[in-house]
Amino acid sequence: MNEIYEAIKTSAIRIRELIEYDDTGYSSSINTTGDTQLKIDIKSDLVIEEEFRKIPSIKEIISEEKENKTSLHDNGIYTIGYDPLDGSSLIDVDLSVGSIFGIYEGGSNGAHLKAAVYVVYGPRVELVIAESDVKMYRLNQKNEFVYMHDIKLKEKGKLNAPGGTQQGWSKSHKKLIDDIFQDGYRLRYSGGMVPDLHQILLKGGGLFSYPGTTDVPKGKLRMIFEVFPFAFVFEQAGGAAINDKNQRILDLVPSHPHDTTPCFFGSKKEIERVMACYE
Ligand code: P6P
Repeated sequence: MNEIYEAIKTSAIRIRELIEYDDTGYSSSINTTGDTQLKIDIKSDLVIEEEFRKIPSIKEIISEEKENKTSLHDNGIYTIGYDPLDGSSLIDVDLSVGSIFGIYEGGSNGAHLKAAVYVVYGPRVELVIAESDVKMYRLNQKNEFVYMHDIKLKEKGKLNAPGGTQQGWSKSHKKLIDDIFQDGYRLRYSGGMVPDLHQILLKGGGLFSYPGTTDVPKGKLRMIFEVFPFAFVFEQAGGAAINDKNQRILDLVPSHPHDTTPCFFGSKKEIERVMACYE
C-alpha cells in the first residue's frame, strides 16, 4: 500500500503545479456525469494514471474523468477509484480543491474499501491517509509530506455544511438543517467537498449533507470515488456516514461506476439527528 501512497504524493505535487500555473479553461469534452471537463481535470487525471501505471499491485483504476474502468496490471490486487480534481471549477475563484482516492480490494463496493486518501490544495497542501486510523501530513518546502497529527472527531461538533440546491430540499430536510442552525452551529460550505469535509474533520466535527433533492433525487456525489472514501475516513475518525434511508454508506453497492447517493457525514450526535429526521 505504501507504494500507492507515494504515487499519490508524487501526483499531488504535480497537480499542485497545474493548479497554480496551468490553464483552467474548459476542454471540448464532457465526462460521464455530464460535467464539462476543464483542461486541468483531464491533465490531473493523466498525471495520476501515469503514476499508478508504475505500480504492479494496482489492477485497475476507476476515474471520475473516464467513463469506464481502465485495466493496468493483470496480476494487480487493488482497484483505485479516484476523483483527480474535485471541485475544479472553484480554482477560478481561488478557493481550495482536492483529490480523492478509494483503495479497494476484490471489487469496488463500500465493503471492499481497504484505505482512503485525500489531498487538499489550499493555502497549504495537506494529505490525509485513513487505514485503521486517520493521519494527516503537510507538504514542506522540500516537497516532503511531513506527519502532523492523527484526526479524531468529537461526539458532537459545531459546523454545518448543507449541500444541494435548497429549493429542492424536502420539508423534513429543511427542518433538520434549520434546527441544527437554531442550536448555534456555524455555516461552513464552500462548494468543495474536500475542503468542506476536511474542515469538519479538523475542527472536531459537525455535519456535511448532500441530500436527494427534486432536481437530483439520488444526490450528486459519486459513490466509488467521492462518497465511499470519505465515509471510510469519517468512520475511522470516530464519526459516521449514512444515506437517506439510514443505511451505512459503506454497506451500499453501486449500480454502475458513476452511481451517486444522498450522503451525510458527521460526528455521532449529528448523524443521530439525521437518522431521526429520515426515519
Ligand atoms: P453544489 C463539486 O462540483 C462537487 O462535486 C463537490 O465537491 C461539492 O460538495 C458539490 O459538488 C457541490 O455541489 O450543488 O452544492 O454546488
